[in-house]
Amino acid sequence: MQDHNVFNLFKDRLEIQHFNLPDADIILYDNVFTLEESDTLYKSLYSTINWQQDKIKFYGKEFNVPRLTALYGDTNKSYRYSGISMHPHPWNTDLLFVKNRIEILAKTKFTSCLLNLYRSGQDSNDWHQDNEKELGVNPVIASVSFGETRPFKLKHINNANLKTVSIPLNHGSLLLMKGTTQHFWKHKIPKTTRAIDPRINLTFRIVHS
Ligand SMILES: O=C(O)CCC(=O)C(=O)O
Repeated sequence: MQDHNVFNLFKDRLEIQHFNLPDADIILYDNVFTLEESDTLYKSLYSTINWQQDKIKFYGKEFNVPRLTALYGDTNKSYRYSGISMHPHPWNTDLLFVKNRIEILAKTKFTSCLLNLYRSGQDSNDWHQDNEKELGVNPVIASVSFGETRPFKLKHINNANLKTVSIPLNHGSLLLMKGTTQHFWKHKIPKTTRAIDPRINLTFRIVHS
């Protein structure tokens, strides 16, 4: 089926929010996946993805990264982030289903998907920019969420007058970041002491070799 025909099948349920932030181009799409699709994908990804526990070195000591991760994609595209080098697993059916849907909204073909599993409120992702060399200038990052809603915090790297922004990333949503966003804004998923369910995040990227 042509992309515009597929788009017609889900465009009416989309809730779209544009964030008017300097040096950024950020759009949130809620309901990209129906509740039924989101529930099925969450369960399937939770149990079938090859989740791994990465380690980071800090002052010569090794620590577990506070979440599980996995890299899937075109298998000739290795990826290095935060000093961790990953070789992708080949795309599976769930990921191709998600990828096909979000590529229509992003108008972009992605090569790779980095997945994060936040098992509880104690799992988190600290301030960073997705600005690795392999992602090129002005990368398009498409971030899909399933499971517990977690706040996605954004802060400008050098304009202290701008307040931190908080975007709730709901089950079945897509956050699209484009333009200069990754050069000027850091993002994070903070910890919480609340008892919450797990969350799965998929960030689709284009990795240039
Ligand atoms: O979990 C999220 O929404 C953010 C993921 C993220 O920042 C990353 O993988 O670089």
